[in-house]
Parts: sequence; C-alpha cells; structure tokens
Amino acid sequence: MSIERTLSIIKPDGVRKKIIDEINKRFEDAGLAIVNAKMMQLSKSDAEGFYAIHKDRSFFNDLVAYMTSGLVMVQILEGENAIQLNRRIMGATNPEEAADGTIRSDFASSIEENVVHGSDGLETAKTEIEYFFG
Ligand code: IDP
Ligand code: MG
Repeated sequence: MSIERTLSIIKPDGVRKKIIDEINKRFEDAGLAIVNAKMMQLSKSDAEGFYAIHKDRSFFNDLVAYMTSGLVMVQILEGENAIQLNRRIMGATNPEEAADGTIRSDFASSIEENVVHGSDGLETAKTEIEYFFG
C-alpha cells in the first residue's frame, strides 16, 4: 500500500443532480483528500482525447456527447491506495452491477450516465492527471 493520486470526474449528470457535495463527502469519509479541483465545460476534443481508448467502441459518440452536455467537476484525490479505493466507492460501470452503497448504485441512471469517472491504474492515473492538470 502506498499514497497514490487518482483522477476523479463528477460527470454532467452528477453535477445536474446536485450531488457534488454528497459525492465528495463519500471520498473524504473514506480517507481520500481532494487536493485539486476545477469545474469545467469539456470541449468535444477534450472529451474525445480523454476517452481516446474507447474511440472504436459503438458508444463512443454518445459518450462524447454526454461528457460535453454540461459542466463537470475534475478532481485529484489523494490517499492510501487511492486508485482502487476510489473505484470501490464508485462501484461497477453498470449501476445494475454496482455494489449497494456505491455512488453508481445509488445515483447512476444507466451504464452510460453513471455519475463519476475514476482512473483504473497507476499509469492511467498519471496520464489522466497530466491531461487535466499538467
Ligand atoms: P469506467 O468508467 O467504469 O472505467 P469504462 O469501460 O472505462 O468504464 O467506460 C468509460 C465510460 O464509457 C463509462 O463510465 C460509461 O460512461 C461509458 N460506457 C461504458 N460502457 C458503455 C456501454 O456499454 N454503453 C454506453 N456507455 C458505456
Ligand atoms: Mg475506465
């Protein structure tokens, strides 16, 4: 175990649902510190670049439209085992498969509109933090 940093995004549906504070309380209660944050409107090219790994997936255009549909809250979370811990707090991508009490189980409306993003590994965390805060 070590102190890590991970990139979190509260997606446009999370901002629209007015649950930024609720989500951030869950992070902080679990021991994650919010060490940087900015609210922003992603451009089409911001969203396409961020999700480039998914560019060949059938849902890519929908995903970019969703991610640019309103403001997002982009944050760096820091703490012990932050990457996996954040993934656990978020829950599975599909809210129907997300464990009870996770953000996605409690608030997501579909596999696409699932409220939060979190980096999935050390390398992606580094790249994603650089993408928004570099
Ligand atoms: P993750 O956000 O749990 O890491 P990824 O597989 O990396 O999930 O997918 C990135 C994002 O793309 C998801 O959070 C979700 O918004 C969207 N997405 C993933 N799979 C689907 C799908 O099958 N249909 C529609 N949107 C999807
Ligand atoms: Mg992912």
